[in-house]
Amino acid sequence: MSEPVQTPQTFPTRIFSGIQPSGGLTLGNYLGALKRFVEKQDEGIETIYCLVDMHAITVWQDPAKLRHATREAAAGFIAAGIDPARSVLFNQSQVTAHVELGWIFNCVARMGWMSRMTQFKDKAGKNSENVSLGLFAYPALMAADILAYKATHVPVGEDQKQHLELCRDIAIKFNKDFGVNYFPVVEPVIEGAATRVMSLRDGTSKMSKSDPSDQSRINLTDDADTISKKIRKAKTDAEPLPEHLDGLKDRPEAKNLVNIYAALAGHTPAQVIKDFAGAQFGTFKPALADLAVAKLSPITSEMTRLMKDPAEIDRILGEGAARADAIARPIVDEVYEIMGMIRSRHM
Ligand code: AQP
Repeated sequence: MSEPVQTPQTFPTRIFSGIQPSGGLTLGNYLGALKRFVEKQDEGIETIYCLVDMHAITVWQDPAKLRHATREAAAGFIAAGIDPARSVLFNQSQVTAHVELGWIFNCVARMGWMSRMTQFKDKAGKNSENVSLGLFAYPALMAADILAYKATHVPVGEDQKQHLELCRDIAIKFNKDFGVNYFPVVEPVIEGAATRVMSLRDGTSKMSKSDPSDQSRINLTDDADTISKKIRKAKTDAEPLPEHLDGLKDRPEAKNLVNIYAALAGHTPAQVIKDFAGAQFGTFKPALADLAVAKLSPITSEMTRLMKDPAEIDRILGEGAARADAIARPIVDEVYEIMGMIRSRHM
């Protein structure tokens, strides 16, 4: 689908990414996305982070739970190191530019492109006649989330790679259709040892907030005891850890735990294998549990503290939304101009 980029990138580096408040944040969200978000912010790059509540409603959400999950995710971002003074942090529905550009991109994206999205197929399963139209259109809204800011780089987990290719295709087609070099062709930033954290119960399926089994994931709200128990009970095979990395091939559960250890410790998986070569899971799992508790417990405690003041969280999100709107509004207004929409209303 992706064509070679025709135009030179003339856009300043700007990072955008988001997470759905469709449940509590997991270790997968943390290692694949949130930890990267903090690193990018700390590198001094302009960073815009969004709790994509309009994406969450592509499957039905209980209103009270959605409100809670949005605040809790915001608390998770801040507890993990997102500084609302340095990054723009807000929830999507407060900035209407997203859905306006999302509709325009529904008219740019082709049915054939959308039909190839594997996440839709996975999420809809055999039930595709009964899922919402929004779930199908979701990747076009995701492209709008990113391009409403002319973001150039998007840190995500491995599962979002295909959606970012679609975002590139939408930008290229829009530019071509209207003879402009208006939108950047974004670069996915998929980095680190845990770009796809797998379920603790099944090393072949992704750790996910909506998995019916709570044992399959570590939640950022889990206490130390729960984290330790989940890791000790994680599914593994009976073999000790191998002497070399290639010994993890065809051992998805073992590979997953090694990758999680590496990502939490800030090492490479090869270093972890070197340190634990020949170790039984009876040794490795407690070491991983201790590391996970040491890294995650401070985040959990800070989240609990922040959640005691929901009004302050709402204030931070509102302020972030105003800053986001100031960037996105002129961009979307210019898109209307490019497309020939009359803009004569006095504001
Ligand atoms: N298991 C994972 N490993 C690495 N990265 C992950 N991400 C999600 N799960 C993993 C990354 O987190 C960011 C936000 O994802 P999302 O919440 O918007 O949607 P998702 O990818 O559909 O995540 P879930 O947990 O599976 O949500 P539900 O269950 O609601 O569908 C993205 O950058 C994603 O790559």
